[in-house]
Amino acid sequence: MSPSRTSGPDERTFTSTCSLDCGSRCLLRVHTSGGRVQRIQTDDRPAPSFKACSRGLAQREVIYARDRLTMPLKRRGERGSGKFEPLSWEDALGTVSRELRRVKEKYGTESIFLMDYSGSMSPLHGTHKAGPRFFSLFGGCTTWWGNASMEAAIFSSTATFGSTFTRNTRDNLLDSKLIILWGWNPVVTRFGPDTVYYLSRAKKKGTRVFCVDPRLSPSAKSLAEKWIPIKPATDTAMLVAMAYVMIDERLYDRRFIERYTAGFEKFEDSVMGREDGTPKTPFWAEKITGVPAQTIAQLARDYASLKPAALYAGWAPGRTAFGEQYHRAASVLAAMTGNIGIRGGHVSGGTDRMNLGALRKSLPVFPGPNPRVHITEVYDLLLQGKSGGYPSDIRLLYIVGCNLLNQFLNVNKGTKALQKPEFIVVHEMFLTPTARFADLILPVSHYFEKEDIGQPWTGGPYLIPMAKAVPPLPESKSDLEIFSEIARRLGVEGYNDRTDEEWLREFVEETPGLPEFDVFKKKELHLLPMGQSWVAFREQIEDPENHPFPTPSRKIEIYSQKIAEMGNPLIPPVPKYIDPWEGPGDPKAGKYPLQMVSPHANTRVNSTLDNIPRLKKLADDSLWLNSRDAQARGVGNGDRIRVFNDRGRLCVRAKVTERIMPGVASLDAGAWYAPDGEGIDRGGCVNVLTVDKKSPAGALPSNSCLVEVEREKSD
Ligand SMILES: Nc1nc2c(c(=O)[nH]1)N[C@H]1C(S)=C(S)[C@@H](COP(=O)(O)OP(=O)(O)OC[C@H]3O[C@@H](n4cnc5c(=O)[nH]c(N)nc54)[C@H](O)[C@@H]3O)O[C@H]1N2
Ligand SMILES: Nc1nc2c(c(=O)[nH]1)N[C@H]1C(S)=C(S)[C@@H](COP(=O)(O)OP(=O)(O)OC[C@H]3O[C@@H](n4cnc5c(=O)[nH]c(N)nc54)[C@H](O)[C@@H]3O)O[C@H]1N2
Ligand SMILES: [Mo]
Repeated sequence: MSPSRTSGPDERTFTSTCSLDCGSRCLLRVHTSGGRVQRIQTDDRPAPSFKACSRGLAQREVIYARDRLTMPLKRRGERGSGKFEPLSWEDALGTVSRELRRVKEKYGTESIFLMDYSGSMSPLHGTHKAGPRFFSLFGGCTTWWGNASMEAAIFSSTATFGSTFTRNTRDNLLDSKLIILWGWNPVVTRFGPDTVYYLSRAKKKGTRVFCVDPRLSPSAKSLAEKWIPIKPATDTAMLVAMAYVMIDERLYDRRFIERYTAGFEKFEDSVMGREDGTPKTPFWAEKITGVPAQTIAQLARDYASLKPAALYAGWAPGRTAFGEQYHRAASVLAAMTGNIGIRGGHVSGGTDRMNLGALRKSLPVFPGPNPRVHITEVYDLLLQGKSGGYPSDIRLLYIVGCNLLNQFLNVNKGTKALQKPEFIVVHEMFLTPTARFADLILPVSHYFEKEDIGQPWTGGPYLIPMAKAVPPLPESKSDLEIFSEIARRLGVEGYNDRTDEEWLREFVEETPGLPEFDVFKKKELHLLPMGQSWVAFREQIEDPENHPFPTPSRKIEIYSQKIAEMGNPLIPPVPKYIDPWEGPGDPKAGKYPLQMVSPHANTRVNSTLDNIPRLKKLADDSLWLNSRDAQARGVGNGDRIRVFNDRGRLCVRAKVTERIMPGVASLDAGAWYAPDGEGIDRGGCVNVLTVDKKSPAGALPSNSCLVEVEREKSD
């Protein structure tokens, strides 16, 4: 039955925002009557505002989706077959508790693997809170490490600046004379509701904007005066060659380098070729990157002379083999141009986060000495366990808020790995490709069905109270509630002795500058006291004697002694270009000549929302292919094609376009894996093609992937 849209006399309006893993946090006004969501509106003030996109506004369709899981399910058929039967919560929680106890007693807690990820990002109901808190009190588990989004950036900014909080507020863009969107597409991949507003205003003012991206992305198209196409995973070579030009033409800010940085000479030796006899000239970089030497030199000159300038080094080029080097190199260029700690500059290569201070107060997770396995190695861990050198043999896999089969690399290894554990539990809202492999699925509530606080993950100094607008659909529960009930059954003490409201009251009361909780709840939005305009590292630059950088040398570390001590030649102490696997120089490129990237989709949050028809209609799930590459393969626009390599095959339509450079293909990440009888994925899940190998310092190299394309015979 479709829910009625007519508003009754009991119409009420609640404030909320999405708690999904999106870079924006926007304002949602949820109108309810009769205990149901009737419609959703958003901020109607002129920009810069907190206006939501179509994904936020589609949440009514999510909460009442026909395929929403509303009761616990137990597996009936083969794992992966998607055959389940309902059971009562009582039986479901009893089974999970029994399995946890059995595995703990028989094999030890290290044989339980907790895979919690990005389903919800809020401070109370965040999916990376409830599970870790439970397992730390239960006695431990094995779990993961490695941030899928930006491990390369975290590694780089920790080593270089001693901090991951490197972001300026976006209003700074109005002071920039030059903006470089490097592998960054904020028109689509949202990073705060005000970002595109400030970028467009900067452009209108006449700020020069360049975009370095293998695709003419919507951001490049609407904002940039020049699109500079580059081969994926080769960005470090271009950045290093820009440094060469700045050194060679004496364009860099010597005073800044001397005063605030450590180890520049070692970088200079490497760039000028004093170490290996190869000067890293624009001509050297042209061969690697496909970017004309002249373009590289000119961008270096512009960046060095137009000050202040903001090099926005996005995370996507960091999600490549040796992606860490890209963020480190971008940081060095920001220092060489003196664009750190000043208005209108930007700390390129940072994590683009702001320090939210006490706001990070959230459901406490107790630290435990849990063994950790990198997110690219989860399948090997499941398949090989101790015999493969991993810390344990996994018997029980516990998944909370993660569509790992779809979103982690190498799906076809994943489907085998998910056959291994004795028991798999999944907390989900939908029967995702991962949930299909569960033995037991516990249905979770939507964020309109529980109270919480919305906080932007990149910073943006504001908070949005999230009201419980409607009661949870029978019979869903929050992750916190589920674990509370399991804890009670297992006699695990101290897990949750408060109501949601009591927790939230405590978070708000312990955050300086916020009003009392009851007042907090009544406002739509709270700007934080740290101010509306923020420049990262301003104190370190204006008053270095009293505010050193929190690094061992107390300076910006162009050379990192800490990295040197790691002793890994693939993680050099000064940033260097290293030929990536699955890149243009990989011998496999003979057989699989196209480099494939997988951007985030306009209509999804990772894989979330792919099952919502209203959004699916708007999705671009085609493979972008340059007309030259298409022609060479006899592929026309809209043709059904097979995209394949040694790891897998998928079938999608081709979008033949000049908006992608030759030699590169692009398919949005997040479409749900749907294999046919022959194992060919008809859903278009890009990760059937990616390789599950971690970059040396921990980046998830989803954008390092070689493929070949052919027309489907039947078309
Ligand atoms: N609409 C929407 N917004 C989102 C998300 C979403 O799923 N949907 N997800 C959120 C999350 S979890 C994250 S981590 C962020 C991700 O944010 P990003 O990592 O910034 O986003 P992507 O879309 O992966 O890539 C951005 C651009 O980089 C380009 N690119 C890919 N590889 C390379 C390369 O090697 N070199 C260069 N120069 N460019 C490259 C792509 O063509 C694309 O245009 O977005 C967040 N925002
Ligand atoms: N090829 C390729 N792969 C990528 C990327 C890429 O760019 N290219 N990007 C990577 C990045 S940056 C990220 S962040 C990861 C994301 O990977 P995942 O964390 O797996 O993200 P989602 O696919 O959105 O899955 C989240 C799941 O949580 C569920 N969920 C929503 N709310 C709740 C809740 O309150 N409780 C519970 N228990 N579940 C909930 C949703 O229904 C959804 O199925 O993907 C990575 N994978
Ligand atoms: Mo992410």
